[in-house]
Amino acid sequence: MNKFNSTFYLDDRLEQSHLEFFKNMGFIVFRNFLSPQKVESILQEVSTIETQLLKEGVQKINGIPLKFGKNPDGELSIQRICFASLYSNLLKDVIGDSRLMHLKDFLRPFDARINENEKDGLVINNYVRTKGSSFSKMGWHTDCPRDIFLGQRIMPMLNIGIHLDDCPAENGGLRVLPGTHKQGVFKMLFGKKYFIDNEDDHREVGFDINKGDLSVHCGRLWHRVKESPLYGLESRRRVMYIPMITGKVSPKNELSKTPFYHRISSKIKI
Ligand SMILES: O=C(O)CCC(=O)C(=O)O
Ligand SMILES: [Fe+2]
Repeated sequence: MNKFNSTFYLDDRLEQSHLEFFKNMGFIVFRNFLSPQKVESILQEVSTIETQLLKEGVQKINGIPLKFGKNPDGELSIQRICFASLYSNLLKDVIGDSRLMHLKDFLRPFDARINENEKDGLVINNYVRTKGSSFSKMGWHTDCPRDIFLGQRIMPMLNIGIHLDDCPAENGGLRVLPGTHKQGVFKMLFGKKYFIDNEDDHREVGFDINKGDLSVHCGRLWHRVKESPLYGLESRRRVMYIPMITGKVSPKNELSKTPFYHRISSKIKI
């Protein structure tokens, strides 16, 4: 595994160096996007939302299933919450941060937006490696074929990650294959076995993530989440994702159907 070492900061605009790096590599990490205190308040908020959803017995939000598992204490927890900002003004403010609007420049000339009601909204992933966990890793994939499953054209998009735990590259976490966002559709569809392949790749790049860092990757970039070699709380990795999208606006609501890939993913346990 190669490590990504450059240090970028997201302030009041994107620098030329950010644009160039992203164009070549298909990803970028901005350090210290949020303070540790802010991350702490987000984690508190997520915990409140989780308790509320569990209490109300919510299984799906806008047609997207929540992913349940056990935390290291053996208690029921939610390992993937979608549309989280619909439950929280604090989270709405986080995704409404004006600095995120500068990321639109990565998608120019397309007109891009962040919409808490489209795709899976604001997603909160809670990976942990423990006996009752159902989510400790995610196999190689790009974020685009979901559009194909949904019967839509592949439109340019970014996935914006806000990291809520420290995760040195040795502990697993996000891995990307730099430059693969420039490959054609065939490689995008058949480059690896979607979600099933979670093998190391000599081209992959890992990150020493600190809580509060922001990662951005192109929807066409191959990436995965490598499982932590640790167990229990030490293996825990929480990260929020919100997509920045282009093309037709298609908001979801409580009547939205469950997409095909979510129906099969629960069966094959990916
Ligand atoms: O958890 C991560 O860092 C990546 C998640 C991801 O790739 C996805 O949800 O599509
Ligand atoms: Fe992804």
